[in-house]
Amino acid sequence: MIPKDHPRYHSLMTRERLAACAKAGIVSWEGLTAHGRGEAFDYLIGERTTPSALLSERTAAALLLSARNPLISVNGNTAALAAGEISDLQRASGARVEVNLFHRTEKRVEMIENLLRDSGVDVYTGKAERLLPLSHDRAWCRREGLFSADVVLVPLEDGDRCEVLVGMGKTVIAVDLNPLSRTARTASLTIVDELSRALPHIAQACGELSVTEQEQLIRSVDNHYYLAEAIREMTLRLSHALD
Ligand code: PTJ
Repeated sequence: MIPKDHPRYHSLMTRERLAACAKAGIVSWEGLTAHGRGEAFDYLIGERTTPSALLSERTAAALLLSARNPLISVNGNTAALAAGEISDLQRASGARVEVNLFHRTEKRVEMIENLLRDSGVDVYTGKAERLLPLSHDRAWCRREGLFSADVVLVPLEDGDRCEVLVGMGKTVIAVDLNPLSRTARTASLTIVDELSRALPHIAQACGELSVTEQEQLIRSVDNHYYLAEAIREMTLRLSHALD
């Protein structure tokens, strides 16, 4: 039992939820270590959405709204942390939602799809095929889903698939607290923010942006700027850590 007045209540509750989802088979055991890495970077960025992250979130909304076939690709951690937020973002953006896993089993795919449905997500299913040029199981996807999407939101992505998706000509939006990761550097747009903070901001911007604002944001996409700003924020915090 975690007392509500514990100074790290939110973080501890999130861990507890991830651990419960790992025991149930929704989150992979490896997903727990991925979360720990994310937490460490979240400390460095101050566990808040920085101004440059907010700009990248508004830009992500513009990209999703202007896409022909927008898609959100969901893995175990994303479903466990933010199923409700995925549902809200799907409603705001009109994106398809598909489950694609690194540690893939049919059983896990089904459990994650059910968890998403329970939170109101309209999950895109249908026949999965090994369509991406990858030797691991993230090669599996649906022809009318991820394979044909032009703009893809990939929270907690792995660098390999990110590179392949960009190579296929897709606009790839990653959410990754680690601005040094291969994913962060390869994506068309990286949001350096915690997933459950980032998704509501994107959904909110979907409801706010005019077509002119969308066009302006899309014209000025600069992934290097978002990463450099995240690193600058972290460096600044580190250099004042003991003040
Ligand atoms: O469910 P599966 O089988 O598809 O597996 C999913 C994981 C997450 C295990 C898999 O995609 C993986 O191994 O991911 P990586 O390569 O560890 O990358 C995860 C990245 O997400 C790391 O750079 C973390 O810093 C970052 N991250 C972790 N938690 C969060 C996060 N970024 C934003 N918000 C978080 N909550």
